[in-house]
Amino acid sequence: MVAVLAVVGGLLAACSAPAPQPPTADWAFEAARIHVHDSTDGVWGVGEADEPYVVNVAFRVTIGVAGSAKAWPVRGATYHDLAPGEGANLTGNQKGTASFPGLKMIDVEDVLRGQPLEVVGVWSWVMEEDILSLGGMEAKAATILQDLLNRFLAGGSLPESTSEWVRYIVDKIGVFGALQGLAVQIGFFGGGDDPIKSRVFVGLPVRGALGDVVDAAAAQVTFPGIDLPGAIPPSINGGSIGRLGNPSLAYMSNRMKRGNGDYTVSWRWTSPSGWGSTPTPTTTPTEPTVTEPECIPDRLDPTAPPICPI
Ligand SMILES: [Ca+2]
Ligand SMILES: [Ca+2]
Repeated sequence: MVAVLAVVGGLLAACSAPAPQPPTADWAFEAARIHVHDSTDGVWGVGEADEPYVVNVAFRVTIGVAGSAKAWPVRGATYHDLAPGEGANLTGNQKGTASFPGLKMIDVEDVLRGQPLEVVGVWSWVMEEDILSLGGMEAKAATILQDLLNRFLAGGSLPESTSEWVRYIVDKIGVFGALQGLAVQIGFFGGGDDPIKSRVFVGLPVRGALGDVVDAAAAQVTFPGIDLPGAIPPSINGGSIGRLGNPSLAYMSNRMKRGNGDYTVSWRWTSPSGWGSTPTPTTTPTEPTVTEPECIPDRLDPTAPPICPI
Protein backbone atom coordinates (compact mmCIF):
# COMPACT_ATOMS: atom_id res chain seq x y z
CA MET A 1 0.00 0.00 0.00
CA VAL A 2 2.82 2.34 0.85
CA ALA A 3 4.46 1.51 -2.48
CA VAL A 4 1.22 2.30 -4.40
CA LEU A 5 0.83 5.63 -2.62
CA ALA A 6 4.44 6.45 -3.44
CA VAL A 7 3.80 5.77 -7.14
CA VAL A 8 0.63 7.90 -7.18
CA GLY A 9 2.43 10.65 -5.34
CA GLY A 10 5.18 10.52 -7.93
CA LEU A 11 2.67 10.83 -10.77
CA LEU A 12 0.97 13.81 -9.11
CA ALA A 13 4.33 15.47 -8.68
CA ALA A 14 5.08 14.89 -12.37
CA CYS A 15 1.69 16.32 -13.42
CA SER A 16 1.97 19.43 -11.29
CA ALA A 17 5.54 20.26 -12.35
CA PRO A 18 5.57 23.50 -14.33
CA ALA A 19 6.17 23.17 -18.07
CA PRO A 20 9.67 24.13 -19.17
CA GLN A 21 9.85 27.82 -19.97
CA PRO A 22 11.76 29.31 -22.90
CA PRO A 23 14.85 31.40 -22.04
CA THR A 24 14.33 35.15 -21.87
CA ALA A 25 16.47 38.02 -23.11
CA ASP A 26 16.41 41.80 -23.00
CA TRP A 27 16.58 43.60 -26.34
CA ALA A 28 16.93 47.24 -27.35
CA PHE A 29 16.78 49.20 -30.58
CA GLU A 30 18.64 52.41 -31.31
CA ALA A 31 19.64 54.78 -34.07
CA ALA A 32 23.42 54.51 -34.47
CA ARG A 33 24.59 57.09 -37.01
CA ILE A 34 23.38 59.88 -39.31
CA HIS A 35 25.25 61.07 -42.39
CA VAL A 36 23.99 64.19 -44.18
CA HIS A 37 24.60 64.10 -47.93
CA ASP A 38 22.53 67.24 -48.50
CA SER A 39 20.79 69.48 -45.97
CA THR A 40 17.21 70.70 -45.72
CA ASP A 41 18.22 74.08 -44.33
CA GLY A 42 20.57 75.37 -47.03
CA VAL A 43 17.66 76.37 -49.26
CA TRP A 44 16.20 78.71 -46.61
CA GLY A 45 19.35 80.69 -46.01
CA VAL A 46 19.44 79.74 -42.33
CA GLY A 47 22.77 77.95 -42.57
CA GLU A 48 23.95 74.90 -44.43
CA ALA A 49 23.96 72.56 -41.44
CA ASP A 50 20.99 70.42 -40.40
CA GLU A 51 19.88 69.42 -36.90
CA PRO A 52 18.72 65.82 -37.38
CA TYR A 53 16.93 63.62 -34.85
CA VAL A 54 14.97 60.39 -34.78
CA VAL A 55 11.60 59.53 -33.28
CA ASN A 56 11.41 55.84 -32.49
CA VAL A 57 7.80 54.70 -32.13
CA ALA A 58 8.29 51.38 -30.35
CA PHE A 59 5.77 48.54 -30.13
CA ARG A 60 5.36 45.04 -28.78
CA VAL A 61 2.40 42.71 -29.27
CA THR A 62 1.72 39.04 -28.58
CA ILE A 63 -0.05 37.42 -31.49
CA GLY A 64 -3.38 35.89 -30.48
CA VAL A 65 -3.44 37.48 -27.00
CA ALA A 66 -6.26 40.04 -26.98
CA GLY A 67 -5.31 43.54 -25.89
CA SER A 68 -1.58 42.76 -25.60
CA ALA A 69 -0.30 45.53 -27.91
CA LYS A 70 1.69 48.42 -26.50
CA ALA A 71 3.16 51.32 -28.48
CA TRP A 72 5.13 54.30 -27.19
CA PRO A 73 7.27 57.06 -28.71
CA VAL A 74 10.92 57.76 -27.85
CA ARG A 75 12.07 61.14 -29.16
CA GLY A 76 15.82 61.13 -29.72
CA ALA A 77 17.79 64.24 -28.77
CA THR A 78 18.72 66.55 -31.65
CA TYR A 79 22.23 66.40 -33.10
CA HIS A 80 23.71 69.92 -33.52
CA ASP A 81 24.86 70.28 -36.34
CA LEU A 82 25.68 68.30 -39.48
CA ALA A 83 26.62 70.09 -42.71
CA PRO A 84 26.44 68.35 -46.09
CA GLY A 85 29.15 65.70 -46.26
CA GLU A 86 29.30 65.27 -42.48
CA GLY A 87 28.24 62.25 -40.46
CA ALA A 88 28.30 61.35 -36.77
CA ASN A 89 27.72 58.40 -34.50
CA LEU A 90 24.81 59.09 -32.15
CA THR A 91 25.37 58.89 -28.41
CA GLY A 92 23.25 58.94 -25.26
CA ASN A 93 19.75 60.30 -25.74
CA GLN A 94 20.41 60.98 -29.44
CA LYS A 95 19.95 57.23 -30.11
CA GLY A 96 16.27 57.25 -29.11
CA THR A 97 16.75 53.86 -27.47
CA ALA A 98 13.64 51.70 -27.21
CA SER A 99 13.89 48.90 -24.62
CA PHE A 100 12.17 45.52 -24.77
CA PRO A 101 12.96 43.66 -21.55
CA GLY A 102 12.08 40.03 -20.81
CA LEU A 103 11.35 38.66 -24.27
CA LYS A 104 10.75 34.91 -24.40
CA MET A 105 13.07 33.44 -27.04
CA ILE A 106 10.91 30.62 -28.36
CA ASP A 107 11.65 27.47 -30.37
CA VAL A 108 9.37 24.90 -31.99
CA GLU A 109 8.99 22.94 -28.73
CA ASP A 110 7.62 26.06 -27.00
CA VAL A 111 5.13 26.61 -29.83
CA LEU A 112 3.93 23.02 -29.46
CA ARG A 113 3.36 23.69 -25.75
CA GLY A 114 1.16 26.66 -26.65
CA GLN A 115 3.66 29.48 -26.06
CA PRO A 116 2.54 32.48 -28.18
CA LEU A 117 4.94 34.63 -30.20
CA GLU A 118 5.60 38.20 -29.12
CA VAL A 119 6.61 40.57 -31.92
CA VAL A 120 8.64 43.71 -31.21
CA GLY A 121 9.48 46.60 -33.46
CA VAL A 122 10.25 50.24 -34.01
CA TRP A 123 8.86 52.65 -36.55
CA SER A 124 11.78 55.10 -36.80
CA TRP A 125 11.12 58.61 -38.11
CA VAL A 126 14.07 60.60 -39.39
CA MET A 127 13.45 64.30 -38.78
CA GLU A 128 15.23 67.64 -38.94
CA GLU A 129 14.66 70.27 -36.27
CA ASP A 130 13.72 73.81 -37.15
CA ILE A 131 12.00 76.30 -34.88
CA LEU A 132 8.80 74.23 -35.02
CA SER A 133 8.00 70.82 -33.55
CA LEU A 134 6.31 67.47 -34.00
CA GLY A 135 2.93 68.89 -33.02
CA GLY A 136 2.23 65.92 -30.77
CA MET A 137 2.08 63.59 -33.74
CA GLU A 138 4.42 61.04 -32.14
CA ALA A 139 1.98 60.40 -29.27
CA LYS A 140 -1.01 60.36 -31.60
CA ALA A 141 0.73 57.92 -33.96
CA ALA A 142 1.63 55.59 -31.08
CA THR A 143 -1.97 55.54 -29.84
CA ILE A 144 -3.37 54.75 -33.28
CA LEU A 145 -0.68 52.14 -33.93
CA GLN A 146 -1.42 50.39 -30.61
CA ASP A 147 -5.12 50.15 -31.43
CA LEU A 148 -4.40 48.76 -34.89
CA LEU A 149 -1.83 46.23 -33.63
CA ASN A 150 -4.44 45.03 -31.16
CA ARG A 151 -6.85 44.54 -34.03
CA PHE A 152 -4.51 42.96 -36.57
CA LEU A 153 -2.01 40.96 -34.48
CA ALA A 154 -3.29 40.61 -30.89
CA GLY A 155 -6.64 39.71 -32.48
CA GLY A 156 -5.07 37.54 -35.17
CA SER A 157 -3.63 34.04 -35.27
CA LEU A 158 -0.41 32.77 -36.79
CA PRO A 159 -0.52 30.42 -39.80
CA GLU A 160 -0.09 26.75 -38.92
CA SER A 161 3.09 26.55 -40.98
CA THR A 162 5.93 28.40 -39.26
CA SER A 163 7.48 29.12 -42.68
CA GLU A 164 4.53 31.48 -43.34
CA TRP A 165 4.90 33.48 -40.12
CA VAL A 166 7.22 36.18 -41.45
CA ARG A 167 5.03 36.96 -44.46
CA TYR A 168 1.92 36.99 -42.23
CA ILE A 169 3.49 39.46 -39.77
CA VAL A 170 4.78 41.78 -42.51
CA ASP A 171 1.31 41.84 -44.08
CA LYS A 172 -0.46 42.52 -40.77
CA ILE A 173 1.91 45.37 -39.86
CA GLY A 174 2.26 46.69 -43.41
CA VAL A 175 0.01 47.28 -46.38
CA PHE A 176 -2.69 44.81 -45.32
CA GLY A 177 -2.73 45.87 -41.70
CA ALA A 178 -1.74 48.35 -39.04
CA LEU A 179 0.40 50.94 -40.85
CA GLN A 180 -1.84 51.09 -43.90
CA GLY A 181 -4.75 51.62 -41.50
CA LEU A 182 -2.76 54.31 -39.70
CA ALA A 183 -2.18 56.09 -43.03
CA VAL A 184 -5.96 56.43 -43.32
CA GLN A 185 -6.53 57.56 -39.71
CA ILE A 186 -3.54 59.76 -38.94
CA GLY A 187 -4.79 62.90 -40.63
CA PHE A 188 -2.73 65.79 -41.88
CA PHE A 189 -0.03 67.68 -40.03
CA GLY A 190 2.34 69.67 -42.18
CA GLY A 191 3.55 72.60 -40.10
CA GLY A 192 6.31 71.09 -38.01
CA ASP A 193 9.96 70.19 -38.37
CA ASP A 194 11.26 68.84 -41.66
CA PRO A 195 10.50 65.15 -42.26
CA ILE A 196 12.93 63.01 -44.25
CA LYS A 197 11.51 59.47 -44.30
CA SER A 198 10.76 56.67 -41.86
CA ARG A 199 11.49 52.95 -41.73
CA VAL A 200 9.99 50.00 -39.85
CA PHE A 201 12.16 47.42 -38.05
CA VAL A 202 10.54 44.24 -36.73
CA GLY A 203 12.31 41.70 -34.53
CA LEU A 204 11.17 38.16 -33.71
CA PRO A 205 12.39 36.56 -30.45
CA VAL A 206 12.95 33.04 -31.76
CA ARG A 207 15.77 30.53 -31.40
CA GLY A 208 16.96 27.12 -32.58
CA ALA A 209 15.09 25.43 -35.41
CA LEU A 210 12.39 28.09 -35.36
CA GLY A 211 15.11 30.72 -35.70
CA ASP A 212 16.40 28.94 -38.81
CA VAL A 213 12.90 28.95 -40.32
CA VAL A 214 12.53 32.70 -39.61
CA ASP A 215 15.99 33.44 -41.08
CA ALA A 216 15.10 31.63 -44.30
CA ALA A 217 11.70 33.33 -44.61
CA ALA A 218 13.03 36.81 -43.75
CA ALA A 219 15.60 36.56 -46.54
CA GLN A 220 12.71 36.33 -49.00
CA VAL A 221 10.67 39.27 -47.71
CA THR A 222 10.92 42.97 -48.49
CA PHE A 223 9.24 45.33 -46.07
CA PRO A 224 6.84 47.57 -48.04
CA GLY A 225 6.89 51.31 -48.49
CA ILE A 226 3.76 53.15 -47.33
CA ASP A 227 2.90 56.71 -48.26
CA LEU A 228 1.45 58.84 -45.46
CA PRO A 229 -0.80 61.80 -46.19
CA GLY A 230 0.89 64.58 -44.22
CA ALA A 231 4.45 65.73 -43.76
CA ILE A 232 4.56 64.27 -40.23
CA PRO A 233 4.82 61.34 -39.67
CA PRO A 234 7.19 60.98 -42.63
CA SER A 235 6.30 58.37 -45.26
CA ILE A 236 7.70 54.87 -44.83
CA ASN A 237 10.33 53.83 -47.35
CA GLY A 238 10.62 50.20 -46.28
CA GLY A 239 12.28 48.44 -43.37
CA SER A 240 13.32 45.03 -42.21
CA ILE A 241 12.13 41.96 -40.33
CA GLY A 242 14.34 39.28 -38.83
CA ARG A 243 15.31 37.02 -35.95
CA LEU A 244 16.66 38.94 -32.96
CA GLY A 245 20.31 37.89 -32.89
CA ASN A 246 20.73 37.59 -36.65
CA PRO A 247 24.00 39.41 -37.47
CA SER A 248 22.30 41.38 -40.26
CA LEU A 249 20.26 43.25 -37.61
CA ALA A 250 23.38 44.47 -35.78
CA TYR A 251 23.87 47.40 -38.16
CA MET A 252 21.34 48.47 -40.79
CA SER A 253 22.01 51.47 -43.03
CA ASN A 254 19.55 53.10 -45.37
CA ARG A 255 19.69 56.19 -47.50
CA MET A 256 16.58 58.36 -47.58
CA LYS A 257 15.60 61.61 -49.19
CA ARG A 258 12.85 64.18 -49.17
CA GLY A 259 13.08 67.54 -50.83
CA ASN A 260 16.65 68.78 -50.38
CA GLY A 261 17.24 66.53 -47.37
CA ASP A 262 19.34 63.49 -48.25
CA TYR A 263 20.61 61.30 -45.38
CA THR A 264 22.05 57.88 -44.71
CA VAL A 265 20.88 56.64 -41.33
CA SER A 266 22.02 53.51 -39.49
CA TRP A 267 20.19 51.57 -36.75
CA ARG A 268 20.81 48.46 -34.72
CA TRP A 269 19.28 45.88 -32.40
CA THR A 270 21.33 45.10 -29.31
CA SER A 271 20.85 42.70 -26.40
CA PRO A 272 21.73 44.34 -23.07
CA SER A 273 21.37 40.92 -21.43
CA GLY A 274 23.85 39.43 -23.88
CA TRP A 275 21.68 37.07 -25.92
CA GLY A 276 23.63 35.07 -28.47
CA SER A 277 26.70 36.64 -29.99
CA THR A 278 25.18 39.70 -31.65
CA PRO A 279 28.28 41.51 -32.89
CA THR A 280 28.60 45.23 -32.32
CA PRO A 281 30.75 46.70 -35.09
CA THR A 282 33.94 48.28 -33.81
CA THR A 283 34.33 50.32 -36.96
CA THR A 284 31.60 51.94 -39.01
CA PRO A 285 30.54 49.50 -41.73
CA THR A 286 30.38 50.71 -45.30
CA GLU A 287 27.19 52.63 -45.88
CA PRO A 288 25.26 52.51 -49.14
CA THR A 289 26.02 55.28 -51.60
CA VAL A 290 23.15 54.73 -54.00
CA THR A 291 20.46 57.41 -53.82
CA GLU A 292 17.04 56.00 -53.14
CA PRO A 293 14.21 57.40 -55.20
CA GLU A 294 12.06 59.99 -53.48
CA CYS A 295 8.93 58.23 -54.71
CA ILE A 296 7.57 54.97 -53.28
CA PRO A 297 6.30 52.05 -55.40
CA ASP A 298 2.59 51.31 -55.04
CA ARG A 299 2.77 47.89 -53.34
CA LEU A 300 -0.94 47.23 -53.70
CA ASP A 301 -0.84 47.74 -57.46
CA PRO A 302 2.59 47.08 -59.01
CA THR A 303 1.38 48.37 -62.39
CA ALA A 304 0.44 51.80 -60.94
CA PRO A 305 2.87 54.75 -61.09
CA PRO A 306 4.95 55.34 -57.95
CA ILE A 307 3.57 57.49 -55.16
CA CYS A 308 5.49 60.75 -54.73
CA PRO A 309 5.35 63.30 -51.89
CA ILE A 310 3.30 66.40 -52.57
CA1 LIG B 1 15.09 72.38 -41.90
CA1 LIG C 1 17.15 73.04 -38.96
